[in-house]
Amino acid sequence: MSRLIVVSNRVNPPSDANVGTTGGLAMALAAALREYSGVWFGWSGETVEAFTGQISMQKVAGVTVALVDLEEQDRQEYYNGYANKTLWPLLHSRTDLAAYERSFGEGYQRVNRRFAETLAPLIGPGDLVWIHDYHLIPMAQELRRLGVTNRIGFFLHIPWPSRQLMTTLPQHRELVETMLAYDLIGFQTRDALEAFEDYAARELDGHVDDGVLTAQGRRVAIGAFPIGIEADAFAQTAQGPEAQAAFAVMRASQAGRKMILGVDRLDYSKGLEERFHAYEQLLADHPQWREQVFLLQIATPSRDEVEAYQEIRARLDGVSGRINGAYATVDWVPIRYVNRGYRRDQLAGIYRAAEVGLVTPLRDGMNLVAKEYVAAQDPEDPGVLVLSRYAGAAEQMEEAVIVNPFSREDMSEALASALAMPRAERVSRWERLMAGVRRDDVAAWRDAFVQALQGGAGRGELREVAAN
Ligand code: ADQ
Repeated sequence: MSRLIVVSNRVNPPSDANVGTTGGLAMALAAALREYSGVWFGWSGETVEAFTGQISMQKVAGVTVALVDLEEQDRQEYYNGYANKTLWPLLHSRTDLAAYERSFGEGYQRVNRRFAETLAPLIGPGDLVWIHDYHLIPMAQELRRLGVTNRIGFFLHIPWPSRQLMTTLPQHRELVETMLAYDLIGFQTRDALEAFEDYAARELDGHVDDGVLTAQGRRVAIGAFPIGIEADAFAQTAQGPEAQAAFAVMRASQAGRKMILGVDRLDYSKGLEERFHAYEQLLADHPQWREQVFLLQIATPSRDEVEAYQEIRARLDGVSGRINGAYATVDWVPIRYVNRGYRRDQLAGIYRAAEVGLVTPLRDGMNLVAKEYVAAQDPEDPGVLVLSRYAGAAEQMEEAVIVNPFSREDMSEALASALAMPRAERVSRWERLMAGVRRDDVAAWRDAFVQALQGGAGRGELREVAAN
């Protein structure tokens, strides 16, 4: 049986050391690797004086991981630079925040080449290679240069922007052309897929027929593969002892008040500032909810070496402080703003205690929090999911209360109706949402992608690419 080789920037299978705090994606990839047997390759997160390409192999939670150290210059140019200062903002349609520096692009290419050179000797005949996310777009082309003819797939976890925005990236064509070295490219949503097709048609003179892009003499299968969560396992976790304990703590501290909950990485794409403003609007327009509701926003700091993240963090401190100063009473604080991570089992209990799950990114590839919130609910008395139309999850989760995160009035009215929603409607919306979360779970995502990679179009042509 062929092995699955998963490649991502960071490698973090769930283990005793990080029990409970691992994100949904890490759980998903670890499960995929246990199922198919294989290797998970990526950066250790450590830097060394000079790159050696030495691999450290370890077995973590039943998964073989292969880690490589990078140089400090790589961290700055590739990770903090091109990945998180150029591509992340651009692909989230924030051209105002995207920095284009030549050294970033050079560092990005260098690390992709280093990854390819380090990984290539580990790839055996018949192995499937599955590369993840925006850090590693050109990696397949580097592997092809080294003579790797295996099937290689790419999955983009974040959005693909409109053609007009994509073309603001200097040398955008060179970057996207490297993607033609894959056998399969997967996106989260139809929306992202269509934006990519538009780019390929207009900028690469390509055409798409029956899920296969033909451009520059190469054929690449493309498709939408919406990622999911381990739905049944998470629903069970939400009823386990740790979750019950967290639920009880929340209920006691709610003191009869309703809880609106946000859980996000602290990132400008998540729309947290707009969310705080919308909640303030609710308190201003619907005074009956004052002292009857509070917003718990859990925002885990991330990428704090990047200025845009320091700025959004400072702004959120300011906005939450101002709203609390304006509305708090001696026994009520309108926003509880918490900057730390929680174990997954505790998080499940917190989700279950929240009457409203507020997920309002300005742009988001998918958003697993929306799915986790649904999976954690009590079927007899579920909470209401309020979801941004710009989260990829909105394509599948139509029974949520869908909002425009750029409109504070829209969000404030949606919150008012969610807080007042009768139980029968909550149950009927939740049942349909949960059926979808269960059906389109992480196993369905993984299997659909791996099957498409095993059997998709483009093989012969890619042999030619490798020979070029
Ligand atoms: P992220 O942008 O990180 O992922 P998301 O999909 O919401 O966003 O996943 C976050 C994960 O981290 C969730 O599993 C959540 O439970 C966990 N998490 C967040 N805050 C936490 C906290 N304080 N404590 C503990 N756990 C916390 C990227 C894309 C998304 C896409 C995923 C997967 O940006 O659009 O859905 O990859 O493809």
